[in-house]
Amino acid sequence: MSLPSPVTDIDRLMAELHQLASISDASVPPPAVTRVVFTPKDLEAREYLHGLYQDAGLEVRVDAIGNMFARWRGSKPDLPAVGTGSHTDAIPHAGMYDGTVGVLGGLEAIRSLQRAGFQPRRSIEVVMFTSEEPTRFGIGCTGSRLMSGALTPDLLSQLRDGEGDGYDTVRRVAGFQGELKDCLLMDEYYSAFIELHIEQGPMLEQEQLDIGIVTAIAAPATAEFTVMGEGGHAGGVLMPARRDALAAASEMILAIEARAKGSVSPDLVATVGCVDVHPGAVNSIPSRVVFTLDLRDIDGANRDLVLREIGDQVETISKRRNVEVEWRVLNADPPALSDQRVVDAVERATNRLKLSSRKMISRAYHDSLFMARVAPMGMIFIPCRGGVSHRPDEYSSPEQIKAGVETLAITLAELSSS
Ligand code: HGY
Ligand code: MN
Ligand code: MN
Repeated sequence: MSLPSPVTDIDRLMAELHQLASISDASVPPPAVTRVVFTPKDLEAREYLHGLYQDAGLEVRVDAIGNMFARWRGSKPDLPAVGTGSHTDAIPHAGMYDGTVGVLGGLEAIRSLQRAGFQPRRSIEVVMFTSEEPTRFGIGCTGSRLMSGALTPDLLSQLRDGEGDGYDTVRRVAGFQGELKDCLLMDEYYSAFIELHIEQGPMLEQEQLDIGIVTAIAAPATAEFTVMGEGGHAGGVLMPARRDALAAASEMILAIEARAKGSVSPDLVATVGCVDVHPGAVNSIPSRVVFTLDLRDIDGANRDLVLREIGDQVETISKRRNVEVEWRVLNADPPALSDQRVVDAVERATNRLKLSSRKMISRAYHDSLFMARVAPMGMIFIPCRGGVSHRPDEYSSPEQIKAGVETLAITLAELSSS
């Protein structure tokens, strides 16, 4: 099969990435980015993308929660399309490459094939998934979960943000109407789905490699713990009489860290990223603490075992400290495996471009974790400086981004020609 040589305009792509980064609620200028789902900046970013898609002559549709699909029609438009894409929402004070490289890079991959005069047999479609990040509603990937059936419309409608506003209300106020059930992709909607993303880890840079060919995506779980003690005056309550919710939660958090460090699986990671202390006054003993747990492993069974053990340890600590604890699992997803045909196509693309590469797992989750349920999935990683992500100093160079885009373009060309 003779595949085209992509004609990539990396300067244009970098300008678009910087323009997108400027659409942000971060308190400091780019490269820090904050862009939370269904906020005005998120909507402004979508408008910007929509314009770029139209300039490229793509057919755009938006579903009931804002997933945006931009399609380059193939010569056999009735065949299942080849999909690519990622997300443009960003957690508070994040970087400008997480997700956006897969959305704008997916668009540039299409444009690079258009410039090369390539005509796909299958349509090629770039997706901007709504809310890959868990920032607002507590779980991530609501767009790809709804598309793949991993989340039902009913369960999605039960999600609430920090203001107590329901997902369904918020999406309608943001201007997205239509039936949630229609977000579910019909069978065989895509013949393959490939996502380009920064690695969000140090391996490619340490091994001085150009491309990561993802073979599996780790299994994420999120839980929320509520510890109830007894408040009181910081001066008036002597130590033996205290039931301090924050001291108890602190012991629980250290126990979580110790359990993760002691895991037989080196891929198990545990993070307590949010702690809410009530009443949060300097001279008042904390009466209630709510904290979150992000627990992941490529081995789903080990993750679930550790989650159960953490629950037991938290209960033991609560009894010893005479506080109450309630906890609930928000999501506990299985890992996903990449499809061998897609992995092989990516590898052939790196060989053709004379790029160094390695097979690897993704420790971060992505929309591809759920797209794997409805299509043969693959991911292409590019290095990011120091492995840093979810921070303003997240960075991939234009050369690294170009290598990722061209690997994606050739992979899309091959998979859309069959
Ligand atoms: O948390 C993650 O793995 C992804 O970056 N949302
Ligand atoms: Mn992220
Ligand atoms: Mn991401």
